[in-house]
Amino acid sequence: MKLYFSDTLNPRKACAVAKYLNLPVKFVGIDLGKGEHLTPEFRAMNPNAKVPVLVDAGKTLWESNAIMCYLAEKAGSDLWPRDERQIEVMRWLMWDTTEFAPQAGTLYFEHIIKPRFGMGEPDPAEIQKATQGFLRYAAVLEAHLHGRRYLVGEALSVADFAVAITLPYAKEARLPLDDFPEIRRWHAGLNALEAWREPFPTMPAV
Ligand SMILES: N[C@@H](CCC(=O)N[C@@H](CS)C(=O)NCC(=O)O)C(=O)O
Repeated sequence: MKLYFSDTLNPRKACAVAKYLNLPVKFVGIDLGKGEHLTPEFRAMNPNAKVPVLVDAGKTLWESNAIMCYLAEKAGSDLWPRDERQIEVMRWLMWDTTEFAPQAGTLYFEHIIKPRFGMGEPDPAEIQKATQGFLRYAAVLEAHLHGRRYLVGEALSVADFAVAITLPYAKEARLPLDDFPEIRRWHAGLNALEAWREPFPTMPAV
């Protein structure tokens, strides 16, 4: 199994789950700054020219959430449950993709990716819109997390790995978390996991 990654947001989900499950994955670093994802060979694996990409037994899979589910299924893990929890996990994955991640992801992009890759100044209008959006959806997450250790049921799932993915970057991405103690508590719990804190096999210099 080969997992193509860079030390950025979406690959982080796949790397963290692979590491958490102790799967025999060969990690292949892709340097986005050098455009290694734009080659014909890479596009043949993922026509979107994005990481992560998983190659396993002649199959190629892109989309970080799908890769997390695939890895969990491969390991026979409940991170992607087979019972009634599966719909709940799916709900949070969809909610993250369509509501929460676009806000948190924009703040991550404006404050971290733009300066890192020399993509110009952060855009104040984008930051303001994403901050408002973040506050709106973080309030939903905060209310859900009251009295819960994880997003779904009593156990960790791929939904936690997806929804929390910007939180390790909260300070640098300037995520407005001051009014969300439940989110901070939940994330502190995930931070106890080494696979969550240090998902990448090597941390290439930024
Ligand atoms: N929906 C995709 C998004 C993947 C994605 O945006 N990857 C970024 C790194 S976090 C990337 O490869 N960007 C390169 C580019 O856009 O040129 C997923 O979840 O896998």
